[in-house]
Amino acid sequence: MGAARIVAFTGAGISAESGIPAFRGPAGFWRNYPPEKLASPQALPSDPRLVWEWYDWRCQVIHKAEPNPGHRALAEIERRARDQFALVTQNVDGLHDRAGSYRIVKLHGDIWQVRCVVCGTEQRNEQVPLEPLPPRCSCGGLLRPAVVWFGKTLPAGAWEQAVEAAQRAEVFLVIGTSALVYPAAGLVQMARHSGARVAIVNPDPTPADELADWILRGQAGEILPRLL
Ligand code: BV8
Ligand code: ZN
Repeated sequence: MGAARIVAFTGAGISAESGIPAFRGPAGFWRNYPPEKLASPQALPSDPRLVWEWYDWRCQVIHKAEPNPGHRALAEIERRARDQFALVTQNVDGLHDRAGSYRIVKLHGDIWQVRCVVCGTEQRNEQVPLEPLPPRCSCGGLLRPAVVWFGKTLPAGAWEQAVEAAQRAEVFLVIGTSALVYPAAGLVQMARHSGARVAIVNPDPTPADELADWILRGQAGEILPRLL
């Protein structure tokens, strides 16, 4: 990642204006199952069909969604700032890629990647809707979304890159995250303690607010283009 001066750290809120429900908002994610229940290692073996219904439904919502001005503004900042900019996301929806961002650190994986629980083969799968559910690998094993479930560690390379970016940042933009999920949320404290100025872009208060030098109360799709 190099010594990026400006680091953007994003969460589900940056995709809200694209019509993708966040996790913990009043939108009540899906049949009031808490994501922590469905995005867990125990959920798939105990009810593969339910877990895949949830992921397939999210993929259908994401497939119809378009990147919004917030995603596009971050891609533009990367074009202008080049290697002085880094993007670290908790999102698995792929909208930063579709908006034209290139150097993206994906802390929680990618919903468009699937991995076999038996042979470990990982591949891209953009079939929407997925049929049949649950999908199976050519080896017969159950496929799972290649995302980080609760209780599992983050991809080693991605976490190291994110920590390095947070520790070297001069400006750390915290965009559309409730700052509740660790270790990702700990990046804000790391950036702050390493001397970065922290700006939060969020319509609602978060526990990270006390670490912020600036709090930009509002929607990412409105605020980020104004930073350009
Ligand atoms: C780990 C992928 C251990 C899957 C996800 C108690 C205390 C502290 C920690 C824990 C604890 N109990 C358990 C833990 C650990 C746990 C955790 O942090 N739990 C939380 C809930 C308390 N963490 C883990 O399990 C992690 N692993 O710790 O491993 C370990 C350690 C060593 C060795 C072995 C094991 C793994 C966490 C990753 C889980 N996977 N997603 C999937 O997507 O299906 S997390 C999930 O939450 C998403 O990735 C999401 O990105 C992430 C965080 O949510 P947000 O992105 O912030 O979204 P949210 O809806 O919460 O907030 C949206 C925000 O946007 C709001 O603030 C809203 O106001 C704002 N907003 C809305 N509209 C807009 C907007 N902002 C701007 N513009 C708008 N228009
Ligand atoms: Zn397999």
